[in-house]
Amino acid sequence: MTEIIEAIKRSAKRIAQEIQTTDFGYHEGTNESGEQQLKLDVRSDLIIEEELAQVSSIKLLASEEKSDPITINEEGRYLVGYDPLDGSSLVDTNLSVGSIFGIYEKSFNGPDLLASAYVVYGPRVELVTATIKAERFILQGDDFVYLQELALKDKGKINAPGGTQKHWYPHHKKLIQSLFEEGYRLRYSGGMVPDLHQILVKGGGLFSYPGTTDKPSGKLRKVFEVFPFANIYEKAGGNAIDDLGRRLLELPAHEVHETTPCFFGSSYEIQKVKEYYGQA
Ligand code: P6P
Repeated sequence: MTEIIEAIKRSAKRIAQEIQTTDFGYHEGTNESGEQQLKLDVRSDLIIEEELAQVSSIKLLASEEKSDPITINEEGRYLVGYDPLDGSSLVDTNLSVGSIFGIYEKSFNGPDLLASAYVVYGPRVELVTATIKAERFILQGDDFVYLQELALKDKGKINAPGGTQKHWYPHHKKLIQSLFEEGYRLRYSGGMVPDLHQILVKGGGLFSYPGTTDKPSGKLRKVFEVFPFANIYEKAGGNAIDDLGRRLLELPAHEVHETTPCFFGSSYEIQKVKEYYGQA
């Protein structure tokens, strides 16, 4: 596992450089989710593949930017699912973006996730890893230096509501409104990594990307985005559920690009989700 984290650190440093130099133009392809790929998406994916391919304990790599997993070492133990540059379309507005990694064993199902990590490329480059605990590191020179353990309080002040509001179901609209009526502050950039990182660092709140009338299964991908963050939020003392109130990490992924409605937050906010979704 340590070798994988070290490969993630090498990838993060290289991608941080690419963000500074690669143009924001579009690549000619689209990814499996039908999203147009930026040259940066393809470059970031290639960098991570190059670095992780050096780790002999890895059996399979699955990327959000590739249709199918690739085999690294038939005898390897770990499966790594990753989103190489989540929110990449925000780069040309100079907003923060990130890379997300899930480390699995046997399959890409939620229960088989062993550890996860993400990198935030913002005013600073930061890494958060979650094996036993959720731990935060900052890139200083060539090294990631330990900063702190991340812990969520029972209740926060941040509300990060994803999805197109005109497609929200009525009960979801009522949930979001109820938090604002309690005085929660809207904090939503459209980048999953910085939006979830902010709630972790500030100690609490709710990030939601629900099922909507146009996307009943939500938008965020289980293997590359949702399961890794669910692990991090739980290791920080929070909760991570779907629209039926189930722990996200108990869900299967029948194919690697599958999406799910998802809610990440402190215990108070997740209980409210269950109430408004009739799952309390
Ligand atoms: P919306 C970025 O494209 C992304 O995949 C996540 O980083 C982010 O949370 C979500 O989509 C934003 O989607 O529909 O709210 O713009």
